[in-house]
Amino acid sequence: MKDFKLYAITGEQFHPGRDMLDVMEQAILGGVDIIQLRDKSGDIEAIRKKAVALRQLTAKYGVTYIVNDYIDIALEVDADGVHLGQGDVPLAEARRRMGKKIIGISTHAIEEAIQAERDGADYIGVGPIYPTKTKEDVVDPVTVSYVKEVASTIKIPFVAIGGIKLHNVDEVIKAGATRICAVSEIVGSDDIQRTCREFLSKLEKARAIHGIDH
Ligand code: TZP
Ligand code: MG
Repeated sequence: MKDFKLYAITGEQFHPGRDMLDVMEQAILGGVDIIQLRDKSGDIEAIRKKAVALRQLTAKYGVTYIVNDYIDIALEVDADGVHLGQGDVPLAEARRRMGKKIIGISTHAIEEAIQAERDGADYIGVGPIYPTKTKEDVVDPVTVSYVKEVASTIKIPFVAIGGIKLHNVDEVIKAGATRICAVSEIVGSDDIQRTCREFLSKLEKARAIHGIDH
């Protein structure tokens, strides 16, 4: 998959009165290079509509586009991939349906990370690093020690997630993360473009230190 640094996920509860597409466009203009539609409302028709609109937006800017949970919708709208949790369909089944498209897997422990890599995930989520209220059934924070473990064990791209803010991202980067995902800090920001640029400048400095040049 095309590499990425800053991953934004939709979280409409954090921007009441603002249009989701406008919010995500601001994130893209701020430099986000991958976007995920995450909608736990269960309103499939509404999700389909959002999925189509976000496909159009991301295509316009050449940004990678992932749909959370719904393989059928991801395929229908020709998203670049799907993101699945430990409780979703097994990776092998997802791979059969998704073909060469991207499959990302949430992991909360090194055994899950190793398994996801072995089963052919394209990237893994690593978290929640810190406490977060964004996800309802969230497990206890894994802390930056899990980032260190993954950084020294896993070869596929990994993205740190969960409670990551501008004020604590340096600690996550120091632990070895070169890709960051945030929901509330980005979509709830008064100045989304600026928040994204600040995340990116911290990440770019870290990538220079680690000698990552893509
Ligand atoms: N998966 C693990 S933590 C999380 C998800 C979707 C929510 C992250 O949201 P925030 O607002 O960046 O803490
Ligand atoms: Mg899921």
